[in-house]
Amino acid sequence: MELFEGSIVPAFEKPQRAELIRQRINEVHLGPIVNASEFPLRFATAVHDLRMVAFIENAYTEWEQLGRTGGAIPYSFLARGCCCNAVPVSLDGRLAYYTFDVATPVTRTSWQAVKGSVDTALTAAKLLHDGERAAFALCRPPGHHAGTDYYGGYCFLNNAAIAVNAIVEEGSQRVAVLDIDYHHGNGTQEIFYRRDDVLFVSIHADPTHEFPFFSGHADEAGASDGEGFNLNFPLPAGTGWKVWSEALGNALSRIAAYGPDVLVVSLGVDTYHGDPISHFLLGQEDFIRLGKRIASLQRPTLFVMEGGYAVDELGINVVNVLTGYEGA
Ligand code: SS9
Ligand code: ZN
Repeated sequence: MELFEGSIVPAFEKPQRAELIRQRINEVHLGPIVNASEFPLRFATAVHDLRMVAFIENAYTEWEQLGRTGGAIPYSFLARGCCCNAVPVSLDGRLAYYTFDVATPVTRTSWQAVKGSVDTALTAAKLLHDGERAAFALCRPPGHHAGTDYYGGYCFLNNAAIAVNAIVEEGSQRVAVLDIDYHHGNGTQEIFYRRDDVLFVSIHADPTHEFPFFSGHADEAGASDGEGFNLNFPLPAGTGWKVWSEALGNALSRIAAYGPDVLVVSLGVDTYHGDPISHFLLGQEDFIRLGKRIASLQRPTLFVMEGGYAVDELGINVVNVLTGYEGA
């Protein structure tokens, strides 16, 4: 369940999403499906605060011990300019500290899904490392809103960022992240903001009007060593293929100039015109086109699943990107 425009509604980010994408992959015989292997948690804690990772793992047990039901969500938040940075002791205090929205409840099965999602991204990264030209990590829950020590936006741990970090540790000098989800990848941006070995490029809804509201502006260019290695393309509500694909052209030029060893695509298809929580107007055929355009970079490419909530067309839209890429 999710608090949405003042009412409690069924969650948009649901297990069926992954099942439908998997079904569609089978239907079109896209390629072999590999089950995720388990990886040690150190890959996640190389990117995230260890205390937050442990918190997410244990929050629901604590929640139940207090006699509560439903999902573990905060009733309060860490506000800007507050005077104390200490992590509170009570469960409600820690929920307030670590998450930034009410749409990302920790439930009894969250940890299993969160860990599985991270392992899926790492398994796909390993396939690239072992020589595959491209791989798709069917991650759920998504990850791009999760930062070093905060989670939200249906995201708990940043699957793409954890995979990128592992790829760099395996010896890649430069990795580019192209985030094409409708929402700005605030977590991924924050994690790599001061690094020049990871270029982050994102095309998304203008944060002056859209979630996550506090990052994704065009003037956020990176800091210290990372200055010039962060590039945002905020676009207005109502953006369709013409304007979106122009931004994609600019994004791809910057990535080509960077010359990454590996490209990681944070693949959200909530840019679809039928998406229930978004306001861009991409059509099903546009996803084939954009897959082709990504392939033109000719880099080893890891696609990591992010958002996309029009479940009836979700499988088609995601697989269109991948077949567009494959067919190019
Ligand atoms: C819709 C509220 C949406 C969170 C969206 C997270 C998307 C993750 N008005 N809130 S890709
Ligand atoms: Zn999104």
